Amino acid sequence: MSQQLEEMKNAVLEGDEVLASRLAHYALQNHLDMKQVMDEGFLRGIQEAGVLYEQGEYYLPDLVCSADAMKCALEILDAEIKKPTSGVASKGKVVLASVQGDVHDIGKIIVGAMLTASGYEVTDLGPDVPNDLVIERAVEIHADLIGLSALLTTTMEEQRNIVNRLKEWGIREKYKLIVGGAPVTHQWASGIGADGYSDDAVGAVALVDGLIE
Ligand code: B1M
Repeated sequence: MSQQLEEMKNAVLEGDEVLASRLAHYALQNHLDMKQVMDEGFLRGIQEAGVLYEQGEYYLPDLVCSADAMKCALEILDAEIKKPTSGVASKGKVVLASVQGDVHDIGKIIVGAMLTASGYEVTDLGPDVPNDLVIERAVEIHADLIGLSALLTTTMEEQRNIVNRLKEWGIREKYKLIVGGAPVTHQWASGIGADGYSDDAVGAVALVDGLIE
């Protein structure tokens, strides 16, 4: 198993979409542990690509290739990650988005998959979603909770703008709102008036469980 995990990491690191897809299928066919496949395999690849980018060894096109390979694997594993742990009815409706100006969506996709697996109805609006569209969709589907992901220090500000926009529209209290993404902290979350923050997908599920009775 450790050899396959290493290959998964390398497939993403090298931006090899064909190999990443093949290994994702292999994981499904052989009923490999999904948490291990993600945490010790594919995710390590995108994390190491990030480190190489920071060190100036990878350029943006390299990062794009790694991200594309990661997304290929995620698409194949999606149904398995989303498999509900129990047959319970919907625990609530969640609208997820990567904020306006932010194309990073790998972390958000994982958070969405984990929430779906835990029994929530998740509407994932994708990356780079205009602020008002997030709110309009939450209103439309009668969401219980809005989840906002931001990976850039510059786009974090949109999380605050959405909280303020909800207040302007007089509907802030209708929705629980959580924020996440690598630069986001507890301090930031409470400072902008969010209801919570999590630094990973498992924590996000626990957080949402706590907020939605
Ligand atoms: Co970009 N990027 N990127 N990037 N990228 C970062 C974020 C960066 C830290 C890299 C670096 O310089 N070291 C840096 C940001 C610096 C900063 O703002 N301080 C950066 C930059 C600068 C940029 C560009 C500006 C580069 C450029 O154009 N010159 C550009 C921005 C474009 C834009 O958004 N407008 C850019 C572009 C890209 C790619 C397109 C190439 C690609 C994204 C592809 C995609 O997502 N579809 C990409 C990638 C892959 C990264 C890194 C390497 C990896 C991000 C990732 O997917 N991590 C990243 C470096 C890094 O983070 N170390 C980097 C894996 C993922 C599972 O983790 O997203 O953190 P993460 O999600 C976690 C938690 O944060 C949490 O749970 C998830 C699962 O555990 N979480 C939540 C996330 N959302 C949550 C929401 C919640 C709760 C928890 O509730 C709602």
